[in-house]
Amino acid sequence: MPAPRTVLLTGAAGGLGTLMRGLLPEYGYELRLLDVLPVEGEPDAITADLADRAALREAVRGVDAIIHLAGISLEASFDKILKANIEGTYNLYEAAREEGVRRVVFASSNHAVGFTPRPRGDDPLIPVDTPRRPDTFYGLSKSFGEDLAQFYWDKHGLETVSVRIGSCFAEPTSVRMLSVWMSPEDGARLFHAALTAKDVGHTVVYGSSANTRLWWDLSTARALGYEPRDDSEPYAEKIVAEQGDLDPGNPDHAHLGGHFTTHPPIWPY
Ligand code: NAI
Ligand code: 15L
Repeated sequence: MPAPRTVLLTGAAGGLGTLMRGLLPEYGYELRLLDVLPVEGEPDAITADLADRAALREAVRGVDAIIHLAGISLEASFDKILKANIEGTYNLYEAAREEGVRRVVFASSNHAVGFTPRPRGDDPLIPVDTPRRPDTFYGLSKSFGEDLAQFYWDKHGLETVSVRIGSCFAEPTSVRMLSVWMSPEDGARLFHAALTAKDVGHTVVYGSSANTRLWWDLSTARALGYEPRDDSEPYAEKIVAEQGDLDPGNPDHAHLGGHFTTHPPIWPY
């Protein structure tokens, strides 16, 4: 398979989509943008809901690969998650299969395994094959997405890299994020590796920078050719001074998913 050039980016109006719209063209990609909301400054972006199967089929026609970011990105009611994340992701995979698209990079989340206890002391890093332990309906939808990806590979030969993203924002802002942060630049490096690595079948990776306080194993990401260059540690002194270190008695600090395991916010969507 030649290296992908034309890539459909779903969720292009969102936070991560906006970061990736800025960073991925440097790698030579031509991005086709899709979101249910208009994408600021991008009059050619496709405005479509993941529920619209005809629009998805047209959107994926002729692209080499898809980066699938669209969906509800925090906890919400099951009905809303079902529509956008579960049915929506199915609709996109069906469109990809029908149009012969060969690879998807799926924005999974650490919340697919959010109830996994965080490593303490000399505990080993969490591997990608740790049992799934979703912490929310949102995390459950990402777990479904990973299974859907495996199914489309086994049944139809459609490849996916499922990226269990930690926290991809400009800077880490909490003590938990010191462990799970992915700099936007490392995010682009990882998406590029996921688009170009050969013979990925369905590969699951964690998505983060090479943080000193890392909780999970990046070896499957590195095997794709990902070489993270950032580390949250330069932010640590200030964050720990303001917020304190991880507290063994605080349930929000007990699991990978952080506060999603205790007080999940319901997004007014
Ligand atoms: P976001 O909420 O800023 O962006 C999501 C975008 O998807 C929005 O622009 C929204 O309009 C669009 N969208 C929602 N429902 C849609 C539908 N039915 N049809 C078409 N478009 C729809 O989220 P963010 O932070 O940009 O995350 C992007 C993806 O990465 C999400 O799937 C999220 O679950 C995943 N992720 C992000 C992390 C992060 O640190 N930003 C961490 C883990 C996963
Ligand atoms: C996610 O899955 C969310 O989409 C993102 O907004 C962050 O909350 C991130 O996880 C996190 O765990 O920090």
